[in-house]
Amino acid sequence: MPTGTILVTGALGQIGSELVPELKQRKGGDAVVLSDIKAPPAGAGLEGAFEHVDCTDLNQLIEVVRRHGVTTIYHMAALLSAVAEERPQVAWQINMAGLYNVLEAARQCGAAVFFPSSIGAFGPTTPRDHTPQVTIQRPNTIYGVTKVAGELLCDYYAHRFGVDTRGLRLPGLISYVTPPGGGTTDYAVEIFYHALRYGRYNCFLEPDTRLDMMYMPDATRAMGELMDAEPGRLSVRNAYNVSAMSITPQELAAEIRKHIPEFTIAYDVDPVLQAIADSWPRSLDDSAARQDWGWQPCYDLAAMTADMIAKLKSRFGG
Ligand code: AKB
Repeated sequence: MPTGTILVTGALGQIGSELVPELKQRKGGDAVVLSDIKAPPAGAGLEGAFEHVDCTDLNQLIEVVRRHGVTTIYHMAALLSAVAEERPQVAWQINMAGLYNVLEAARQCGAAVFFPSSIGAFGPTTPRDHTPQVTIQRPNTIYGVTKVAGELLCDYYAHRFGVDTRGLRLPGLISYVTPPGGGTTDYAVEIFYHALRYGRYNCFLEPDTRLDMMYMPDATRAMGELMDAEPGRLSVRNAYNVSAMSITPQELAAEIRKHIPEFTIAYDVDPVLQAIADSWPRSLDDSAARQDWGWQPCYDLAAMTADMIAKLKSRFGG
């Protein structure tokens, strides 16, 4: 069970910005060092240590890990699926070289690693319903290729070098603090902003595109719980399937309409993003995570929607 100083890479991104408060609450504010390739926005008022880290630079990473006595790295710095497909070479460099360097820094400095894999690690030949923990993984996106290779690399570092690697295959994440950037599941976040601001949304996926989603508070809690689990209980070292809700754009729109009755949705389908979504599972079997470390989501579609709308309304002053 890792304790000590935690380094979060990509700390200013969609996951990082909500993972940091979760980890500070679990471990204490002084225990968490934030890092990102971007500078914090002026007036961000970040509490605690912040380091500028480019994960593709191994020496820089090792220097920060050593200087802070880091014992656990949560590696959030990565490109998402849609943007990765636009820039495959850059995606390989950031997603693969970044993870390799994190694992090397962990090996050399004796740290544990959390790796966020994704439903993107599956592909069109994977069984799409109740996708098993161990199954066919032949993604046809560069994002998916980096996620499968990343899972294998984590497994390799665990078994070859004894690095304490742990990971989750995350579904689309829905959150209100920091917007996502360049994901195929981003519609499920955008829809809330558009519903509240304009009362309508133009969705880039077909109405019946079913994908797994999760509310961010469940996702960050899952990461903390997995990293706090007794190592002997973990049968999986690449990445656990985790799931909370399996939904379509039209189901999400109907749920939003319960709070904003005048809300309307239209569809202007992006063929590239639709093809990515159609290659991903509709729902994951997360029984291994439930059995090994007690995974249990708190938010279903109704609870997530109510909370998202309440939080965004109070942010927009409505
Ligand atoms: C994306 O859409 O790229 C991500 C993911 C499911 O990994 N949200």
